[in-house]
Amino acid sequence: MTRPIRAIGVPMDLGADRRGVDMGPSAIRYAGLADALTELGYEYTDIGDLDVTRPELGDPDSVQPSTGRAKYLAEIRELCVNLEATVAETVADGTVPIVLGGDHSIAIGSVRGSARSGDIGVVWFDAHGDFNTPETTPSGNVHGMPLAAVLGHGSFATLDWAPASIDPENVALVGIRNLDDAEREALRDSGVTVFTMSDIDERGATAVTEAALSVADAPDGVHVSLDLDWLDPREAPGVGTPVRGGVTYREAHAAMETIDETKLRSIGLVEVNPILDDHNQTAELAVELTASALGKAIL
Ligand code: B3U
Ligand code: MN
Ligand code: MN
Repeated sequence: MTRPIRAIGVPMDLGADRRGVDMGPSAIRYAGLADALTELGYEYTDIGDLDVTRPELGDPDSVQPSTGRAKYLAEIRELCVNLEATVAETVADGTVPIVLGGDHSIAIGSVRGSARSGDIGVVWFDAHGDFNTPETTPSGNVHGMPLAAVLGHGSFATLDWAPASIDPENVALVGIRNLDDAEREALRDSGVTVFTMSDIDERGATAVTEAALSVADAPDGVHVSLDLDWLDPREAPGVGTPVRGGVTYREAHAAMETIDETKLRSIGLVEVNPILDDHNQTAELAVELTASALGKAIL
């Protein structure tokens, strides 16, 4: 029997400089997420959007960590605490949460919620490492930091809402092609397994994703964090920080099809920016890739 699915919208754009990813949840719904998953036979519900502070009403520096800089940390904390509880409840109900972002800072809440009552792995598909800390960030943007946050690096270690109970040995990054110098150093010593675009060139998307899933193989399943900038900007132009040289449409589908849906505990779709998109094609891709991850096959 397949588990039901629950969509949770998070219209957050405080973690990024470019506005517009707050419209991601609407764009992904409009692209047909409900129909695609219902057609696959899933019982699908949507709880609507969680409350997020508008950037015009927040103060980027109202609360800051003991060292370094992280813009809108108070507002991001408030959302992540709420999202964590919502994801944890959904998982406890035997339901698979699909978190619709929003910028990638929301993954702090998603991963903590998913890991609250289980021993899970994480596969993070991204052009970026998302491994900066308030101490190393060049931008102050929290969407460049969530993986370091859940692993308790830098001053995130002092924040009770950031580190998650996950083992870095069960975390894999896939498709990476843009790292800051300090981020690269920190990743080397972190225990996280990094599969770059060069690995995909050499081994292929299927083999790399299989390897990432085996790194993330844990008793209670895997959280998949899918940043749409993992794809090449030709396929996915509607993202906040496009980086050339990403995976193609076919590679992305091949990768998603290797996911065993019975082991998928939770999934996040992030960084869809409809303002920068071409006829909602990036949101449509997010829907198609989710269907592939959840068992859709050609034959
Ligand atoms: N590494 C840079 C840029 C960046 C990270 N994630 C995204 N952009 N989307 C930073 O600001 O930390
Ligand atoms: Mn990201
Ligand atoms: Mn990214």
